[in-house]
Amino acid sequence: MKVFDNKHIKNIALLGSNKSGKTTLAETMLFEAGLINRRGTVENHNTISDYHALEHEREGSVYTTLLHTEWRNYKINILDTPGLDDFIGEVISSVRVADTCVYLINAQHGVEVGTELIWNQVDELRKPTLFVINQLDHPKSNFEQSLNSLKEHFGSAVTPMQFPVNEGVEFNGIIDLLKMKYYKFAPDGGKPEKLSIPDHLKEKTDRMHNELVEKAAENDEGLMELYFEKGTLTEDEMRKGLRLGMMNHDVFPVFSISAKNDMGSGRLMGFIDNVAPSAIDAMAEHTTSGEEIPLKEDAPAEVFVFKTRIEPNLGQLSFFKVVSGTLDAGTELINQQTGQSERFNQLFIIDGHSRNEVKSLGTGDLGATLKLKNTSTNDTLSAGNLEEPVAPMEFPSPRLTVAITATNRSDEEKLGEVLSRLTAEDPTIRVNYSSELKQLLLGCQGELHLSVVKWILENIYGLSIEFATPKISYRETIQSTAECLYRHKKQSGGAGQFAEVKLTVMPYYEGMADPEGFTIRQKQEIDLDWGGKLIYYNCIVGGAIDARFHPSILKGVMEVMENGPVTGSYARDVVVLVHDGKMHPVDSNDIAFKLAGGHAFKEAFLNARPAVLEPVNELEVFVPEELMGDVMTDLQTRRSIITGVDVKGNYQVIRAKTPVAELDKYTTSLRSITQGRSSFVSKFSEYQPVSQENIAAMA
Ligand SMILES: Nc1nc2c(ncn2[C@@H]2O[C@H](COP(=O)(O)OP(=O)(O)OP(=O)(O)O)[C@@H](O)[C@H]2O)c(=O)[nH]1
Ligand SMILES: [Mg+2]
Repeated sequence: MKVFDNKHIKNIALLGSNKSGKTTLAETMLFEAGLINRRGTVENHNTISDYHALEHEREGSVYTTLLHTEWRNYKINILDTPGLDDFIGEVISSVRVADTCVYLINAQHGVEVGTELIWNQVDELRKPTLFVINQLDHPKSNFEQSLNSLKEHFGSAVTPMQFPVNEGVEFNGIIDLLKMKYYKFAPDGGKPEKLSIPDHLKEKTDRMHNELVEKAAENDEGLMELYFEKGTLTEDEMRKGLRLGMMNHDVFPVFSISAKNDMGSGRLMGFIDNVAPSAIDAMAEHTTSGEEIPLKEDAPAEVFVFKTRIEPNLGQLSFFKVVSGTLDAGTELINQQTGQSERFNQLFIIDGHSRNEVKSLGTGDLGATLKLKNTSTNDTLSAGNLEEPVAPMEFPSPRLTVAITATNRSDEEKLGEVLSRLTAEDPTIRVNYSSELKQLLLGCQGELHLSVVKWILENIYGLSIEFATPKISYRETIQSTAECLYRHKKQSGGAGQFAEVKLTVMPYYEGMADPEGFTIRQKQEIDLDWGGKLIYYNCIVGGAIDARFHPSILKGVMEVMENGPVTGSYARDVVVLVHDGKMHPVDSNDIAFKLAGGHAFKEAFLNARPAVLEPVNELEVFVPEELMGDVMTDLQTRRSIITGVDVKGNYQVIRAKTPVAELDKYTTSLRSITQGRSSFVSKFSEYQPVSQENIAAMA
């Protein structure tokens, strides 16, 4: 198989809302390029892209699939992404390695809700983008409205390249404003007849062509001068201007197609080949500190792993982009994250489920290899030692967390192993065991994502599992000062036990000075594993308690701290001053002081206005302005404190502090309040006292 140079490799990501037709378009592109001689459909479960059993069941994409076509000396690598935002992780890695994003719009609906989440990824990396208005054959198709909604959302960079003829069920033609031709299709699509522009469309075509020429000229001074001189531009000059415009995000060309009827996809591929930026024009990768990594063909090989798949019968398949040099099969590269060397024994070009072995992959190309031992998604591997690896992709933190258990206890170990495989494949899944809550926690992007995890565990790995709401990590503390004297005395038969401890407890706060009125002999400041502090003062005067008993008293106090007197949760932020007591020359020992210390502390704690604290998260909710009110109202019913509102692009960002107890299934309810047009991030902020009425509700 041919090794393509970086001018002839085009990496495209097919993006767009759920059911806009990405998978259908990918299938049509493979057909047009002659790679398959029959087109499958999503409904018949026989597309090259949606090959996974789960995708057959759902009749939609769940994973990004890598495919490729070879077309007029160009290799187009296609990343067919899923449209539902629970699968945003798949979009993030695809956009990262794409040179051009091909964004599908369903002509029935125009720009759909949820577009923003995907668009944020494209916009942040400033990836060249073209829009494709698909489904122009549909009876409810509306090209004009779709184009207008694109302009409303993405502004004046939206540049029509074509418009449809006989839109709707009779759709059979496209007027191309660059080629100035009428492409007329036979009922089964494919190669069109190239005709002159029909008379009745001439005026509209000329007007739109002139707009396109102007748009192409705007991106380059030289072109602008030519345009003023000649009043027009040649096709090649326009291509140059459009490519420059795409690279600066000043031009988003818009195409017209019916992927289902194979109308317009050939022309779209021609444009991707001839105009869209190739791997060499595309923005270089950056290192962790933001340095550019130039795409050099004659440099030593360097690859970036953007995706990992674990096939039950095959093992680990690592997908990578060659970011410089040429990679030959058998090469050994050093993983820059782990320092270990890895041999790329076999190199593959991937088309959905099938792998074709190749000898080399050139700069900018995408491929995969099997059985790397210590390499995961986001790793950089190179021939020599690099100063810095490629900057890793950032994946969103979980929006939904549940506790997960295996129905059969004997499956627990297997469940742990399988979950760690799933997190290697999908960085938007996070798993950790909370020793405090004694629960295995699984974080993911939403209910649908969760149902996918369940499906895989049950159907691929034969595990039966149950989900539960995670417990809340409450804390206890005190709000005032209290004193207690406790005498532990036991006289039964042989040796007795005797210890008397008098102590005072008070609340601890950051920067607190040593309390006055006590003779402080020794101070111990303990950073608690579960957050907060315990400060222990030995204030014994006159030898009432021997110094050797203090570790035992502290042990007794710590046992109570670990098992708070009010709810059994961890206690935090407490000062203990042990200032008096008594010993017995024979009966006093470590156990007696531990017991006396623990009891005295517990009683004092309960008399010092104890409070239950709950974890509070800091939330950033991104919403379109018109939905602000609804989202705010909902946040307020969740006991939130709104701390600010900012503007970020098209969004309002609401900042709030919300108790974790109120965030159960927030992702689902936010989605339903905003019809999917919002997103949020949430992270732990602090502990706050729970009000008395809420403590009652907890009970
Ligand atoms: N009429 C018509 N239907 C289409 C066209 N393209 C796709 N469809 C239909 O739209 C539905 C969704 O198509 P897919 O290709 O699965 O869409 P997708 O964008 O890959 O969807 P997700 O992977 O779920 O995000 C299927 O029923 C297709 O047959 C088109 O050009 N015209
Ligand atoms: Mg799909």
